[in-house]
Amino acid sequence: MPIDVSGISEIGTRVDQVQMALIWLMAFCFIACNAVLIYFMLRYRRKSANQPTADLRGSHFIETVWTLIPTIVVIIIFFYGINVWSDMRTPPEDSYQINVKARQWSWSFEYPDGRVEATEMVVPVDTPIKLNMVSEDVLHSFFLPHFRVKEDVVPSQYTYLWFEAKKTGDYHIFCTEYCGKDHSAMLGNLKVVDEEAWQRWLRNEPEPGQAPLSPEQRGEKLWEKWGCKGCHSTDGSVVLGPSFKGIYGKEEHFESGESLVIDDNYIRESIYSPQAKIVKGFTNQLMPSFQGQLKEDDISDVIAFIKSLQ
Ligand code: HEC
Ligand SMILES: [Cu+2]
Repeated sequence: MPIDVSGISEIGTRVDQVQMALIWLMAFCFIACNAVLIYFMLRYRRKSANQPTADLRGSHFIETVWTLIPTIVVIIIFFYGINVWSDMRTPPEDSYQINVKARQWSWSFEYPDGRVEATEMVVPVDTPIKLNMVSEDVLHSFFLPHFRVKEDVVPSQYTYLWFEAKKTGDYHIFCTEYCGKDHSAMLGNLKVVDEEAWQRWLRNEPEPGQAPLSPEQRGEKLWEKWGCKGCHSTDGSVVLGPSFKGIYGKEEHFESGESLVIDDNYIRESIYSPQAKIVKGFTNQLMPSFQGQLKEDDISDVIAFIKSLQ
């Protein structure tokens, strides 16, 4: 039995119904065919050594019946399935639109007001959401297992997906097309919130009863959210890039032979144009540019975070 996701989305519930209907139909056919098979084996088995083989001729009537009935059943399955599928592929006119970008190995979400989020997609409950999706590199696939919907995310071509959540909560986002080394880590979270929390989120307000975050704390969240964490540690160990521990105010040496003291401007440049200065010893690891993804406000939060790691 698939996990019970009824009540989370209407389409998801209907997809499960189609699937269960097919499974029961197959179970019925399997049992019915085997029952007849076993019955015939016993009923018509050879009873003595010189018993002649039965002389059976074709029956047009029986052949017509066993051709027609399955044909009708298969046509019913077709219309039942395509009915659900076409609703699944037809986003309602008034859907709320979010642009989804896939890259090795993370998701980002651009909202109509220009706000860009990574990893976590927040959406309001009871609202159809349409995702306009494209990949920056290889083939990915956006999958909401609880909603039973998925769609490939392809470079240089837009694809779409829509869903409507009927229940608030947190749901998985998976990449479900093998896309390279860290494919299995290409996870996201879909957070479905009620109208009040949605309005608060849109205005960027903290949850009631929670103090607003300090720039350092926001910087730390960004470091996790944008995957900096995967390449930059905070404890001095080198992962794929230099650790952030104690770098602020330290002298940095570059492949070009130049050097400078790490300050706000250098950090900003490293995030927007990582190729401008390559840290000595890191020629074969590429850092992607976060131009257009991290905003100026975010950059100053990241700087505050790096400064705090002395
Ligand atoms: C795929 C791995 C990777 C990711 C993800 C990544 N970086 Fe980097 N980063 C590097 C590498 C490698 C270098 C060193 C080479 C260079 O200078 O471009 C570097 C250099 C830097 C430097 C200069 C560090 C120094 O000691 O001089 C800063 C600052 C930086 N990254 C910030 C970030 C931030 C902020 C993020 C997340 C928004 C991030 N990086 C995401 C790999 C990564
Ligand atoms: Cu992927």
